[in-house]
Amino acid sequence: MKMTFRWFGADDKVSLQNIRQIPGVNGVVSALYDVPVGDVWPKEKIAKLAEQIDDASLTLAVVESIPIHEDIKLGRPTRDKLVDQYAQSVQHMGDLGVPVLCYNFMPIFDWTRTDLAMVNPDGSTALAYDDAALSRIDLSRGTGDLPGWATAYDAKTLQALLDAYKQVDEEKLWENLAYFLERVVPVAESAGVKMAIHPDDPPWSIFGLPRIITNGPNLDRFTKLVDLPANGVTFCTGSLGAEPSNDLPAMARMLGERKRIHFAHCRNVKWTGTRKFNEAPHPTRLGDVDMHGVLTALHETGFEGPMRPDHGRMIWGETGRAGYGLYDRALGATYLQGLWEGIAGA
Ligand SMILES: [Mn+2]
Repeated sequence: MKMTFRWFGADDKVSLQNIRQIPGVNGVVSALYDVPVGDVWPKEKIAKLAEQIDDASLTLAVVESIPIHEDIKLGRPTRDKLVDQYAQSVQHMGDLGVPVLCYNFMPIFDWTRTDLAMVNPDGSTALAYDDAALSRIDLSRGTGDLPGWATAYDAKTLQALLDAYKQVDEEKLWENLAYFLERVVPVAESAGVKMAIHPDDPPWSIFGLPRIITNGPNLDRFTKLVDLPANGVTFCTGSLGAEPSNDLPAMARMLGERKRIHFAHCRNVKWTGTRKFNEAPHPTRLGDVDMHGVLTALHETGFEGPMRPDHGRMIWGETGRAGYGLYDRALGATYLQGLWEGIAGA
């Protein structure tokens, strides 16, 4: 296991120097944030990002993420060019030796919460989700009322997309995902890039949109759509762990035995009702994710890939990007390394 940390580039309040000072962290998880969705990621730009990270004595370990254009997810005729361009970006990563790509296949929205700063009894804040609150959000005015998505879509663009997805049920989305993978995974395989799909967050349908990367059987089905080693998963304990019926250690073992976990996102959630949860500190006993069980399964199946602490709470008065402050994620990184050391030995 290699401990890594997400960095949002030069605008991130958390600097590479901050990251370098977290014990045991050598790898950085980052992306190009100024390339329009669907365009090829220029090799020079990826090289420049990697160089900037190298200069801080760290390594670009994972690209998270190259977003997938909605036309690909919708299966529109324009997808062929977009899929080719995606494959070209993956090839560029491989040319530069960047080994892992995290991406997702969620229609319109990826991660979704109803509160970005729920106040805990100790005064810290955390992201939270409540399905009942989500169902009260009126999308006819665009994404203005959806926390974290305020400026993402105006009303007209969003309505057009929501209408287009009325033709795409879960099976159609599977077909469109397979179409994408059949063309991109072989390129990744030969370029030396491991593709790691991120589970849907939360792992159920929202706003009537289909979501398929949600549970053990579906992850198993996913890996068999294109049965190549490069076609793997980001094992996100927080996303999958929001659904109480997901047995995370068993899922990690199933995918780990087949060498299809290419990246691990570790965070904890606390269930507070039906389809209702908040994010919790990383340790097992502080939430409903069996972090010890998951890391044991990863260790026993020989996991050697990158891991990062996923979202943290905001603590000690820190302000910044929701879920991505420095302090609680740094505590997570050290906790996870301690837990791993306890399981694997020093
Ligand atoms: Mn995650």
